[in-house]
Amino acid sequence: MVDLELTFEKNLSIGQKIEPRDWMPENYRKQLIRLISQHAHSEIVGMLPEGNWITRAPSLRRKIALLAKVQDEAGHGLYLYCAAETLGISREEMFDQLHTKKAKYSSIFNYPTLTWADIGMIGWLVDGAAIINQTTMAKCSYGPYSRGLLRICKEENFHKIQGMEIVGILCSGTNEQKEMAQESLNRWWWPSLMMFGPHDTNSPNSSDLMKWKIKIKSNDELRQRFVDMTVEQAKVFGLTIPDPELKFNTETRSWETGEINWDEFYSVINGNGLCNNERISARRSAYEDNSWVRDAATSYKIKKNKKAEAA
Ligand code: BYC
Repeated sequence: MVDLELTFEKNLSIGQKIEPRDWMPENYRKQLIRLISQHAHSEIVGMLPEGNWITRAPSLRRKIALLAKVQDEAGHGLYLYCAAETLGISREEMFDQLHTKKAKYSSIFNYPTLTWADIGMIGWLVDGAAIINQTTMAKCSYGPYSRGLLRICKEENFHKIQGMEIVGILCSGTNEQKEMAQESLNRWWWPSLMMFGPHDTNSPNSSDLMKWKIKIKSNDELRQRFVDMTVEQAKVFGLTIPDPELKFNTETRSWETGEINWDEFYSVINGNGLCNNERISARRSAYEDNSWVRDAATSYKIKKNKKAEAA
């Protein structure tokens, strides 16, 4: 046991990835299951607010791009569920945790998509925040998660560019279009900052995650990176960040924001956001209504295996 633990620590210290068959501390496994399954849930729940606009996209080109994006999110969910399964949890167990509200998913997807500008905002801000988080997390110590994230980040980049294109076009359009983009930014700015989690001093999981090199940068460090990048992009769009306290610190050369509404954050992650119930009931009915697909796939697999055995 001591030897196994030493090998694990040594591998961590030299940057060698930990693989499914390697020995790992029980809490390392548990933390990874929590983190990766929550991430997987976020991807598939994230399909819902965007899917809401597929039938209402303003042109065929936009519809095709949005369809492809939503489909990509399903693929990301699949990579991530597979990565979590390597740690010994089943897909059914993870779905059950989501459907019974035992598992969390990103707070951001509990806000509604009210206008077409929201689809642009999700690409620019939500995918933008996700890329900052995930490109860092792609350097994490667990092999399957790290490799999954590398693939995901490549696709998220397209999503972000697609979102920025939508926002850019609205901002260079009529006054009404620009107002629509500003109104959307007003609603999505603060929830986007919440995506990075609580302040480091209030983040109970961070010390374990950082010790095990699962988390490489802290919640606040990544949030700051996002703010510095996004404030400059908003200037190019001619949009105003809805934060009267936003100011540039000339010493640190970075943007300081006002305080996030943490009551709202905790209320949303504890199930009381605007769309929590709607999202979970949509996921539950999708799972139940499509049980025939799983049954058909399983019986096909059994038949195929029997044929192979008989041959
Ligand atoms: N939302 O100790 P902390 C996407 C929870 S999807 C909900 O700091 P940790 C995309 C946290 O789980 C983006 N819950 O936690 C998809 C913990 O509760 P539990 C998803 C949150 O894990 C479709 C408690 O608060 N990305 O990209 O150290 C379309 C204390 O927090 C949130 C990932 O999942 C939140 N925002 O750090 C477009 C990336 N924040 O579990 C885009 C991987 C905190 O102890 N995950 N909580 O009950 C992470 O990087 C980390 O889990 C977090 C939180 C930074 C989010």
